[in-house]
Amino acid sequence: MVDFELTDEQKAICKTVHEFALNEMRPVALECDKEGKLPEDLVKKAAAMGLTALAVPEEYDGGGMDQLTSAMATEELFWGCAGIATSLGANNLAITPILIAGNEEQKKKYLPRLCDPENPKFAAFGLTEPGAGSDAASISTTVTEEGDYYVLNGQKCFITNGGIADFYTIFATFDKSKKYGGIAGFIVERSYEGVSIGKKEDKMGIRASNTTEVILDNVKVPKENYMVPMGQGFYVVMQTLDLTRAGVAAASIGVARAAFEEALKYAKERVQFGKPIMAQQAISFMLADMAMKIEAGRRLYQYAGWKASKGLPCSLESSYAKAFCSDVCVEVTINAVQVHGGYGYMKEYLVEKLMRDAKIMQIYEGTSQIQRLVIAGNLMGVTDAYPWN
Ligand code: COS
Repeated sequence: MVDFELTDEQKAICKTVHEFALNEMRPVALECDKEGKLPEDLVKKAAAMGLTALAVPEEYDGGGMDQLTSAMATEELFWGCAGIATSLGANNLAITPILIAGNEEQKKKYLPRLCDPENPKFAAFGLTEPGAGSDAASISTTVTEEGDYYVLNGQKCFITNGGIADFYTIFATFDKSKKYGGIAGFIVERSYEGVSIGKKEDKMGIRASNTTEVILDNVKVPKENYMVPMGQGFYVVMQTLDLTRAGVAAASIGVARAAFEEALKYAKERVQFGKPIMAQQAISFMLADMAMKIEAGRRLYQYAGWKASKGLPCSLESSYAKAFCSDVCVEVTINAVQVHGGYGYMKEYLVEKLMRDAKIMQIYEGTSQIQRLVIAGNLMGVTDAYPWN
């Protein structure tokens, strides 16, 4: 049976998160974007509600949401402010490898830190390097075993929460000649000697989020923080991204929806040639396309999230959703600026921020081209497109 009905719990969660986005995020979104900083009080409130770690089980003080519900909550948070929501969402990305491959002690030690309402900590996912972006298997950060420690050396870049994280999930290679077979994963605390923060990025959009380089200089990681053994690291990275890309798709729909709502409101109010511009077919058809694509995108991310929640393989569906929804996000936000005409280009209007925020959706957690690579790779084994099996 195909059932599009949300559960009462899902409806309640979406309503609560929407109210948080409306009442807490929207009022500070433009200022946080301008100043490039996160509002601390807001983060504490988000932590108290489990919004700093949506998919972390309740037993570790997290939001306790399944992947579908987490994605729907993510749509609401990104509707509120994509910059703030990116920092909150980066926590989920960082801790997903711990959820997949970490042991019980690691989960108990690190996961509750994210949702402490008094002093919520951030986490960051450390995969990308200057020489290894889309080609994640080519990372150069090295790890060697030395007595009671693993010693890490290397440089990570474009790390969301890099400068504010309490701990990082870092991927490094024991032997680069083994390619992805040499990769392992570690939990690295910010306080460890040799961890330092490099350049802070000055970004086009999602400016409230913190993005930096993270430098690892002879960092001694205790053996109990060995999270994913050599040979398994790359698979865990791929499994992590399979789960979190549906979240980026949902984020894209949140930003697109915000832009659509602004454009619709404006098109009904703005009078030209003696009538609201919404009464001009050129404009109303733009709005119709926006609504149609947002709806289609939402179904795609929900399906990917539903499969992930059931523990079913969701690599293909996550890539469908991420590629489609991020393209929708860019198109809708550009057109929302267009509907506003000259006003849309000005910083007083929310659509200006939304258009800048949108672009990253086609880039982070795997570019649109990488999503198409994953989709095309899946097609290699397909002989027909009959879906009913
Ligand atoms: N789940 C589990 N295993 C997977 C997998 C998945 N989704 N995707 C690939 N693998 C496995 C493959 O089966 C293969 O294993 P075996 O050789 O044991 O069969 C191994 O991983 C290597 O796969 P592949 O040859 O496809 O790897 P590539 O180096 O060609 O890279 C892509 C694959 C491009 C998909 C990957 O590097 C990627 O996702 N890049 C983007 C990285 C990214 O998103 N960065 C953003 C960081 S967070 S902002």
